[in-house]
Amino acid sequence: MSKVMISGKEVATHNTRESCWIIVHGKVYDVTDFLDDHPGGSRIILKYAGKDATAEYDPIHPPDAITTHLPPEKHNPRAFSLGSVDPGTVQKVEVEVTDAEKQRLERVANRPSLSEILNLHDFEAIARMVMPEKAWAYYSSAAEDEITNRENHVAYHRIWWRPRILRDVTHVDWSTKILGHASKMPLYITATALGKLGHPDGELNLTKAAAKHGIIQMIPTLASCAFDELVDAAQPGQVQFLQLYVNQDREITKKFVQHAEKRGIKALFITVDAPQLGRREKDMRQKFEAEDPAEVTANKQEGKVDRMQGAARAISSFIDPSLDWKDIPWFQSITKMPLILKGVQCWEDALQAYDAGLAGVVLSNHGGRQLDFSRSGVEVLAEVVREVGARRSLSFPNDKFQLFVDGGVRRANDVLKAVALGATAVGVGRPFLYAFSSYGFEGVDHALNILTDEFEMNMRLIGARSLKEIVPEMVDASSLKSHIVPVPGDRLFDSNYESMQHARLREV
Ligand code: 173
Repeated sequence: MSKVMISGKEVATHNTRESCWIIVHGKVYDVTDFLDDHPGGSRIILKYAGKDATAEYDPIHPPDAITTHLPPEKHNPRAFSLGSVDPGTVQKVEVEVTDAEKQRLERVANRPSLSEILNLHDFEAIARMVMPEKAWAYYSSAAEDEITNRENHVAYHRIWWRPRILRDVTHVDWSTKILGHASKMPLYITATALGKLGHPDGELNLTKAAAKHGIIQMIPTLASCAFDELVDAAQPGQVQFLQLYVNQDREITKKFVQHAEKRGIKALFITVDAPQLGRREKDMRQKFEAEDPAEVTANKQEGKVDRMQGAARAISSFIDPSLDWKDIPWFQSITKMPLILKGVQCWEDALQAYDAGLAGVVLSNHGGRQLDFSRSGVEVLAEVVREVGARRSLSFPNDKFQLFVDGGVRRANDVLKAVALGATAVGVGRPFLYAFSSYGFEGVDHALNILTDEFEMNMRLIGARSLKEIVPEMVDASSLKSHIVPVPGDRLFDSNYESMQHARLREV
């Protein structure tokens, strides 16, 4: 069937709600019957009715979304491919460049040079100015009042160093092993979805930077790039992990996991904190502007997908909310990869994971994007080390059951605090998204150079020549658990303090 050649002219005649064809990656799809089921709404498809929708489709959909990620009842043939389009005959879609877009492009042209980017915060400040609004809203948004999102970073402010002096720190080495695999830093690139929203090369930017710096990338289930493309782009010997969203159709998950193992993926991180996606209002507000509110309300009343919920919810309907501890043996039966639960938030669940024979847990609240008022990973870390350690006579880090933390990390200083408390490594997500969204691969490369400098300096200043020397006694985490409401600030003193500045756009 896919041998059939269809002219762009013919496709163009199917440009109505009654007969709607679109082109995605050179293939023609009849999506007429699918319009009202599209999780992102029919309006956006109808905008491309009869036309090539690839540019709009690409960043938001994993490459196989049409065939794989829709729930089974929405699979083919309701959105089936009619054949290939004759490329020469397709008319370019005219995209109107709005004034706002022109201004954004001007800001892109005026980005500061990378040498002016001094820390990971700088990337965030620039990304906010130069990214398309929709993409910024999706990456930056977090659940409800975004309290946990901010707490993730602030929690590190409640841990203070007790450095040691007069140790020969001429040579310092912060390399480590993560699940038995060498890593130049106690840090990995954690999974974040939809990389092409920020940059046309999407997650490939991360694969390349991870190779250059000898660190590990966790490939997301919902990458914009195809899974195989990211594996193919890896250098020989480069280690990659995989983050897994479990599909309601377990056969799809089984195939994906076994394919990943065959392709050499070294560990499987099963996300356990997202039976439903959190309410991310920055993303939702953005969506509101893209949709017709009347249509949204009508659909809601008819019980159809609530399109007000933003890009993430729209593409997450395949995730299985019935996932349960009793599924763990099934995962163990389909793969030999080490299994790690990503999104554990209390010691009781960490203990259960250990007892179930898993290789570790990521103490994470999904970058504050799921349950608001869940505690920071680093706070949970201290609790897990103490309670699981006491009950199973374990000390951390160890090779058998490894603890990871993510969320809120902006400096190597933060990473080393988590290491002191017993983490094997720390996941960093958004900062790398912001780095490639504003500067592509070079941005991620520069971010990792900054972290390298920070690791070296901080190792020397705390008096540790290797990660083994960073022991719990090196930090005072006695306030970590107290979620204090601060006393009113000393405004006069504060107002005399001149704020530090982010890197800025060049003068226009
Ligand atoms: O945090 C997320 O946005 C996320 O994990 C996700 C989940 C489903 C679809 C898209 C993103």
